[in-house]
Amino acid sequence: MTKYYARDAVLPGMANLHSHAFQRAMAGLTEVRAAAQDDFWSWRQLMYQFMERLTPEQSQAIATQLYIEMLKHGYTAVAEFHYVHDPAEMLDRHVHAAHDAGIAITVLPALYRWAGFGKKPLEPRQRRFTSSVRSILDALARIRGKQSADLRIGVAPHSLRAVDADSLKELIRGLEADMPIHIHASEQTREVEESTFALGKRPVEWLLENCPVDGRWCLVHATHVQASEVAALAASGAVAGLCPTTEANLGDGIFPLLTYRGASGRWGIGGDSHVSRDPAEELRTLEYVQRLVMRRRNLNISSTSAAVGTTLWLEAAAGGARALGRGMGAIAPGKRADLVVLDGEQADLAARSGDAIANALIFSGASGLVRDTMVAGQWVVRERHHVLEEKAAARYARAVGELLS
Ligand code: NGQ
Ligand code: ZN
Repeated sequence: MTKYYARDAVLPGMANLHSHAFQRAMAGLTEVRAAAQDDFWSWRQLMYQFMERLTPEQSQAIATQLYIEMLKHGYTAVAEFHYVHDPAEMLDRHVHAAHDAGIAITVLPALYRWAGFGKKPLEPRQRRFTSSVRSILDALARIRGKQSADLRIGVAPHSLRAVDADSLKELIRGLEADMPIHIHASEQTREVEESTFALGKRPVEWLLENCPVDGRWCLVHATHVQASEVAALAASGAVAGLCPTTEANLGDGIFPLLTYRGASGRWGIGGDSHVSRDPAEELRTLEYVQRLVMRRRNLNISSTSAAVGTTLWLEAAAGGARALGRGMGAIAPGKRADLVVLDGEQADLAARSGDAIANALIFSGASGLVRDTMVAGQWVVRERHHVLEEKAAARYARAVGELLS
């Protein structure tokens, strides 16, 4: 039985809007200088190498471990941006992992056709990503029957690097209304340059002018955007999918969050490569990067709250819910009961109430404040424990041992 303390505080469950689950097993392994100038692109080669021998069993073991870790830190739903299609059962393995862990999942099979702008053929290491509009729509049809409160489907044209304009448009035409559409955009300056050369437009600019970008869309990263793109993206109703710890880890650049929020832009957070599984750490990183750039404090506040932690948590939860196509992201009538209970007995919460609670979670550094997590009215973490965690950790250790042997 869960014990209840009078001082415990409750926050709405957080959506993790961008996950490549298998990358969890690489966290910490790529922090060694391997090229004269390590960057996103050299990291990507290591990621491809890591993925080369990945089996369905290992994928499931890694995803199960990851999803349990997410639940223990306050994520209650995840969008899995899935592009390792060979073998085809990889997708189902993520659905099973989410089901076993008890996290709600929006699966986004990714269309991946080319190695770069101008229909550059896939490299040998990218062969497992091979997909077509047909194969993606077939994959959706196959798992559609399995849809339930905890499984939603959407689609992920990987990026304008990996998907040509005609295929992108054909894919969108094949979708049902309301289905989430996620795409990587403008993460790297090289990508912006290549897009400008190949398409005559920057990636976000091109998407806004050529696709029906609206509230169904999540533009992941959207890091390198000019003022006109910031305004148009905010006005479109799309969600900017920010992945603060991964973007910092990969040296991507800095998204102009303050201008974008000033234009009422929607946003949410993603764990992406999972160098962090903690939404508080994502939000802390997001605010701190802005402080370092601006040399000011307490930047992200709203008209309803002058508290940064509260503002960030509530906006990210609402934006993430939108990106996942789910009625979660707030504690309110009609919303799904996704709740995160913080442990009022912890020193970090001593004598805290109101806004000081989310501020303590995000800015006083402790990661052990989440005690219980509820997804859709079911407790999945109680007293910091998930019923599967020992088994999942053992399977995870075995999978990683095989992968690194
Ligand atoms: C991904 N991750 O799909 O895993 C990508 C790397 C790419 C990030 N962009 C591959 N952070 O973008 O080509
Ligand atoms: Zn990604």
